[in-house]
Amino acid sequence: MYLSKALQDADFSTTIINVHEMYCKAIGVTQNDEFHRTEKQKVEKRAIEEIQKWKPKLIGIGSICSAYEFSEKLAIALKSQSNIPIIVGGSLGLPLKDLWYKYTQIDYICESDGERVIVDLVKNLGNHEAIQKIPGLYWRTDQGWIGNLPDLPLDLDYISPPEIQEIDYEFYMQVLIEWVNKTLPPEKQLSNKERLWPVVLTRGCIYNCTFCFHFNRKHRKHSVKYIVDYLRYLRNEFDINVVVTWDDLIMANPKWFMDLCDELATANLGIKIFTGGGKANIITEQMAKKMASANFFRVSYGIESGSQKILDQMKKSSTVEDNKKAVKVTTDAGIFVHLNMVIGMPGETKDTLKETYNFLLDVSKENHLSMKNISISYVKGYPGTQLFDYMVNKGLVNDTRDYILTVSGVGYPEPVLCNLTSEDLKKFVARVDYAVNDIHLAQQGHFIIQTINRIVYSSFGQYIARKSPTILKIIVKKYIQ
Ligand code: B12
Ligand code: SF4
Repeated sequence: MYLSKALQDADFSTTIINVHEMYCKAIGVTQNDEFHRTEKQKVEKRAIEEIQKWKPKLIGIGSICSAYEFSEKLAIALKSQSNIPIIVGGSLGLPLKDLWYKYTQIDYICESDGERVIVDLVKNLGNHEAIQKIPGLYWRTDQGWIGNLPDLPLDLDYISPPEIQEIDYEFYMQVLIEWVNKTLPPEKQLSNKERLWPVVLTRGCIYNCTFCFHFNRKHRKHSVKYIVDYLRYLRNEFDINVVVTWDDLIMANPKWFMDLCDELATANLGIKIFTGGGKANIITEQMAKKMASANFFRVSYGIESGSQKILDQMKKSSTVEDNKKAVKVTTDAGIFVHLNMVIGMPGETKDTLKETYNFLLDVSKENHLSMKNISISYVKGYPGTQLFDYMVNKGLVNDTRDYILTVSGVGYPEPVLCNLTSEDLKKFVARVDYAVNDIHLAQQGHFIIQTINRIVYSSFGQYIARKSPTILKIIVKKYIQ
C-alpha cells in the first residue's frame, strides 16, 4: 500500500493483488492447516491469472520469508508467460537473495524502504545505466546480484501515508480484530463494531538481537505532527477508534516518544492504541504514565527469558531486572502488558528454563498476570539473522530452500537448537501454563476453577489428556483460559 501510494503520487497507476486477503476470504484467517492446501492452491492459481490478465509494466512482490514458497511459484509462473520485470522486496527479498537468483529469473531486489526505489525504477525501466544508480536496488548479473547501498532518511515524513481504501479495509479490519482479540483477555477484547487499523510510526531498530531480522541498525521516525494528523484523518474519514502499531521498537527515542504521547493526549482523538515494540531497558514509570494518558491500552515487550545468561547470549541489551521493572511500571500505569518469551535458544538448559519459570511466576504474582499476558514461542532461526547463520555453521541447515519450505512456526519446538528435547520444551510450557493459571485463579478467588486446573494438570488429568485430548482442550478452554 505504501509503494502503491508512492507510485500514484508520481502519476503511475497501480493494482494491489492482496493474496493474504484472498486466502482469508476463501478459507478463513487460520490458513496453515494441511486440510486447506487444495483451497490455497486454487487461490494462488487465481492470483497468478489476475496478474497475467493485467499485463503490468512492472511486478513487485513483497512479504516475509515464510511466504517464499508461493512467491517463488508466482515468479516462475509469471516469467514463463512474459518477460515483465519483477522486483522482490521486504524481508522476503534480500535475506533470500541466493534462492531468488538460483531458482527464479526475477530481475531486482529492493533493500529497505521501497517507496523511492520503486518510483525510480518505474521511471527508468529500459535505461540500464540509470537503474544501476538507484540506491537500495540490486540487479541480476551473470556473476550474481550487484547492488547499491540504500538511502535511508532518518525523517520518514517524505513517505505519504497509504490509502486504506485501496484494499477491502472493512474486511481486513475484521481479520485484524480477530487477530488482536486472540491476544487479549475477554474483558479487554474489541467488539466487531470497533474499527481498527494498523499504522507504522517508526521503522527499524538500533539493537542487534540474534534472532531478529533488520536491513540496518537505524531507527527512523515520522514527526509527531505527521502522526497526529494522520490519526485524525483516520478518525474523521474512516471512524477508526483503535490503531495497532507495527513498529519494531516504538520507544527507541524516549524524548520523541514522550512528546508524541503528550500531543496525542492533548489531541484527544478518541483512538485507543495497541502496540508492540516496547523495550524493557527504555520504559520508565514516567513514560508508562504518558502512554496511558495517550490512550495506549496494550503494550508488549520482548522479555524473552528469565535467565541473564540467555538474554546476554541473544544480545538483548536488557537485564532480568529491566524486564521486571517494565512489567511493573506498565501494569501500574493501567496498561495491559504482554510478555513475549522465547525458549530453546542455543545454550538453554534445565537451569535457564528454571530461571525463566521463576521469573514468570514472580512477575505474575506481583502484577496479577494470567496466561493472556504471556506468550511462549519456540525459537526459530530465519534467514538474515545471526541465529540462522549459527544454524548453518552448526550444520543444522544444509539447504536454505529446503529449510524455508519446511520450517514450522513458533508454536512448534522443532528443530531444537539446544541440548534439551522437544518434549522437555513442551513440558516447560505446560508447567508455566499450569502454575501461572493456578496463581491467577487464586488471586481472582476462583477456587473451584483452580481445583479444576489442578485436576487437569495432575497425573490423572494428564492420563485423560493422553486418552482423549479433545476433552481436555474443551475443559481448558471453557473453564481455565
Ligand atoms: C505486522 C507483522 C506481522 C504480523 C502480520 C500481520 C499482517 N496481516 O500482515 C503477524 C503478527 C501475523 C506476523 C507474523 C509473523 N512474522 Co512478522 N512482522 C510484522 C512486522 C512487525 C511489521 C511488518 C510490516 O507491515 N511493516 C511495515 C512495512 C511498511 O514495512 P516493510 O514490510 O519492511 O516494507 C517496506 C520495505 O521492506 C520495502 N518493501 C516491502 N515489500 C516490498 C516489495 C517491493 C516490490 C519493494 C520494491 C519494496 C518492498 O518497502 C516497504 C515500504 O518502505 C515486521 C517487523 C517490521 N516492523 O517490519 C515483522 C516481521 C516481518 N515478521 C517476521 C516474522 C519472522 C514473522 C513470523 C514468521 C514469526 C513466526 N515465526 O511465526 C510470522 C509469519 C506469519 C506468516 N503466516 O507468514 C520477521 C521476518 C523476518 C524475515 N527474514 O522474513 C519480521 C521482519 C520481524 C523481525 N524483525 O524479525 N508478523
Ligand atoms: S527483538 Fe526487538 S529489540 Fe531486538 S533487534 Fe528485534 S526489534 Fe530490536
